[in-house]
Amino acid sequence: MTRRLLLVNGPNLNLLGTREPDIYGTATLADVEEMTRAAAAARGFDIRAVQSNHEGVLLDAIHAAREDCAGIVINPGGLTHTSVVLRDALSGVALPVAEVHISDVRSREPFRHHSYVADVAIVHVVGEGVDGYATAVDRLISAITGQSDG
Ligand code: CA2
Repeated sequence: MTRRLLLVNGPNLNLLGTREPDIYGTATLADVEEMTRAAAAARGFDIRAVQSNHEGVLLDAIHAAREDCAGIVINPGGLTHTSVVLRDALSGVALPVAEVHISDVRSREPFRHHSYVADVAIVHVVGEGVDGYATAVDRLISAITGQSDG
């Protein structure tokens, strides 16, 4: 089995650590990718990370993951609430998916309460801040390997 996960961060998440620290914290995207890599490495997995503000780039990365990844950790950003095509890509590659949101979308505006991705994901981590990425990695790897968290 391939011991690699694809980490996908959607539109605007390149702005992490630069604005809205009250909602998203002060860690940068580079920090998030490093923390996610460390969590995966502790379980013997590596990470391919992609962030894009372009939906098609995200779709291409998800499709390519079929070749050499065992699962996908994704924070789709605002596409969570709008994108049938992103959902179709995740569903189409048939890899196990963990959906992560830094903020607690359930307690924010009503338009953030629905996720097109939720029912194609087997792991959901919401409102844990950027630490939620490590939680998602652990839970996803446990599901993939059949072993419990570290
Ligand atoms: O809480 C999350 O992780 C979100 O996926 C973040 C999205 C938002 O649309 C979702 O409803 C919840 C927004 C990402 C934008 O990130 C920024 C980070 C710093 C400054 C500005 C935007």
